[in-house]
Amino acid sequence: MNLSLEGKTYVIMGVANKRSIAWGISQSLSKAGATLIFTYAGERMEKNVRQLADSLDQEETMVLPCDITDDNEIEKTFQDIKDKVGHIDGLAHCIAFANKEELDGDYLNTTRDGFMLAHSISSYSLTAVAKVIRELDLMKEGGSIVTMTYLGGERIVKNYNVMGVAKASLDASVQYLANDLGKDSIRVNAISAGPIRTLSAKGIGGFNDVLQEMEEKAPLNRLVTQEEVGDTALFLMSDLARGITGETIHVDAGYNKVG
Ligand code: N5H
Repeated sequence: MNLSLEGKTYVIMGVANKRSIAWGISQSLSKAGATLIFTYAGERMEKNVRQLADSLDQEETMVLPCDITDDNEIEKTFQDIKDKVGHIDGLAHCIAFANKEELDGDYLNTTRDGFMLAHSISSYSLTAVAKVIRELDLMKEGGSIVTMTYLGGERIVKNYNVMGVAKASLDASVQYLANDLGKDSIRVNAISAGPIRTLSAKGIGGFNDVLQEMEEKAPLNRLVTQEEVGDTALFLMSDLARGITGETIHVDAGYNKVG
């Protein structure tokens, strides 16, 4: 048993640019010898994702569109993947969205549409993808599904608001999916990362304060990096984590244990 992912294939959903957590995961998996397939959301992202994918040491790069609000598109994307590679060994789901104006002030002001949108993209999308993976028997040799969550789903974090409620739903989904897919030797886990400067965090009010508090209070007195999250994903994808499912691993310099 080792950390090598040689001969294994993984789907990475949610790379936006080189600061993305999904990109940190891609680099860790690629260094371990994995073959990667990327999906992106919307044409705006395509060029970036292709460029990044091409920069990896891969024989061939597969980059596909996947609008995770559209069940037909999810099915088509994963059918394309099946046609091309036959089966996959794992999936990293690094997708979330909420309307910016609802990530500030009172949670009470969340609209029905904003609530549904945040839940559809940030939580249901994992279930939708897992469902298609099972329908297509895409992880027929077993596999590992990893999603990204955040402390704001476990407890109140200022301004996280509807995203916190969506992450709580995602966290619960991880457990139910782990139970459904365990019989097929598919493990489902979440990584709860500390705050990292990514495109999705850009322009979010109060983000600098969150970073500062983390540096002051976290047991390791520092922030975490995309690479550290990537290496934890590598562990979860590998056989070393074969006994772990339905779990959330905090990669946050210990911050969640404080206060
Ligand atoms: C407590 C905090 C800070 C306040 C809340 C931040 C929540 C961020 C997550 C969501 C996913 C950000 C988001 O949807 C922003 C969009 O409204 C606008 N941005 C975009 O559309 C960009 C271009 C694209 C790439 O973004 C997405 N998401 O598609 C939490 C922070 C300390 C930690 C954090 C930042 C957590 C997290 O969940 O990301």
